[in-house]
Amino acid sequence: MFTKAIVCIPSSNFASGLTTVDLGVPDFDQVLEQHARYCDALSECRLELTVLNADLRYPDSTFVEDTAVLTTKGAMLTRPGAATREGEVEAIKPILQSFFDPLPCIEAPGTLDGGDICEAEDHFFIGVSHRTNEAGAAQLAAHLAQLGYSSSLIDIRAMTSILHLKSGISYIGDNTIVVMEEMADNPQFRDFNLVRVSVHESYAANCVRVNDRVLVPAGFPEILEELRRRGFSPLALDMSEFQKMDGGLSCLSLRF
Ligand code: CIR
Repeated sequence: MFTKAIVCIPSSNFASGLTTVDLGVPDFDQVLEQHARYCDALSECRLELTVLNADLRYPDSTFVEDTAVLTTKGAMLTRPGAATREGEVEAIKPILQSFFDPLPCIEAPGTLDGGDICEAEDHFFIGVSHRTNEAGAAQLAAHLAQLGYSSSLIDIRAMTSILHLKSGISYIGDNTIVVMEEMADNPQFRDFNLVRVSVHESYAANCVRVNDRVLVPAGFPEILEELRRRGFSPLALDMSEFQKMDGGLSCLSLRF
């Protein structure tokens, strides 16, 4: 059960953030609309929102998930792997400190983006990516172990189709992982029920369980139907403008 979430309003220079995809320039009015609808959806799922003001210094700062790893037993600030995003952590720190104490931080030379961390009950999958390096992963694993969690690494550096681990997998509760076809045969997932996402719907592998709903990106009918068939309650949200900047549903909030 989550009771709270932190979100950050997209800044007007959102389109100058980082991206690896070639889907066009985001339309800022639509960005704001989609973000507002996302926030409403979190509220409908009974989360109390802390809404941070847009921060022009960091065009990617609406992707708050990358700045911290939050668990029910404790939290950790990250050290994002993209230099242009490093300052986002200092910016969000005060609000996180009001909820979590202590609040350790990934230290250099470690780097880690929250989007690479997938919690599945008491186990954490840590993606080693072009943003999260082995030193960052080891620091987080050690902290999680202190908190009583297990963790394991998944190396996604050879995959060109995803930026973060959670672009490719999502744990949605009930021992179920939504996973893009390309990763579905990983033996680390063998004890889970898998919802395999076909190649043409792979963006929908990033979905988020929020209390009794599963937020999914709109426009992917197969995954929607499959989740319903399995007894989940999906809620589709238009994410087109965030997709243009490599963002998914999970990265727009920190939930706890
Ligand atoms: C970036 O490249 O860092 C942002 N444009 C997108 C970050 C998406 N974050 C996430 O998936 N957790």
